[in-house]
Amino acid sequence: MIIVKLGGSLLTSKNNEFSLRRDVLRRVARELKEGIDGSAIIVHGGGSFGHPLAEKYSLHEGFKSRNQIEGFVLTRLAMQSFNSEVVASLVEVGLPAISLATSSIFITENKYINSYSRNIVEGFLRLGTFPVLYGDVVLDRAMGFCILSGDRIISKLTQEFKPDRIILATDVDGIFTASPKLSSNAELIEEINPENYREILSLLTPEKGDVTGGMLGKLEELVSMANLGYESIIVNALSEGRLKKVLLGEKVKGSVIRGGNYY
Ligand code: IP8
Repeated sequence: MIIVKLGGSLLTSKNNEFSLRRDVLRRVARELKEGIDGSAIIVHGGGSFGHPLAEKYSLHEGFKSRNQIEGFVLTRLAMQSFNSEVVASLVEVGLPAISLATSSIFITENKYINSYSRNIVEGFLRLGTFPVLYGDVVLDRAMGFCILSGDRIISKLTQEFKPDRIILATDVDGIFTASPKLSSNAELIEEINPENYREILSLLTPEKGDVTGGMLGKLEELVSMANLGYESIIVNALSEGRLKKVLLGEKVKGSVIRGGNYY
């Protein structure tokens, strides 16, 4: 079994609200169809459907005032429509994708997953379908609600379903020494391991406009998986054919997060 995370910044344009990159989504769906052999769980991020609304209504701070309910509802609605587009594209290329509503599957406590409906995810996998989940707003036992990132979802599903491989498809080549979008001197870090992790962590800062911490938040989740022995790889799926290649087991440009003792 494989877990694939499709980044929100890959599938949407983060600068314009609710802007799906339809051409990218269609190609990514085709590459998934041609590259996946066996079962899969697919998770996607919030992109410009989730992050601007979540930030506008301070949803990452949890329930503070009734005004936020409007933001909670609008974010749920936006993520649901984004997810429908993703699932429709996957089904169109012949993948047995099934949408699972994150907020009906997971409950968190202080942002960490506290309970989830294992039977549902397992049941759909056993049926031979590919569950498709996404970063979203969910109920939180301590904070009322919170944002559950796609990366935290894959971390939990990795512990539960022990995938053979974990692939993160994004809009950049991997983890860099600085933001590749802001600095031309940024260098790609091809391997993250227990020896260089602390230094890399000190180079990364939370991204503006990303309520779940951008690459920093992602790396923290990936390292928590790597610490349990699960290696993952971040690849740039804007580069045509790269996602398919990595799915087929070919060596591609990217950042590998090696399994090992990190803490
Ligand atoms: O893009 C965040 O999920 P992520 C979801 O996977 C929302 O961090 C609603 C902002």
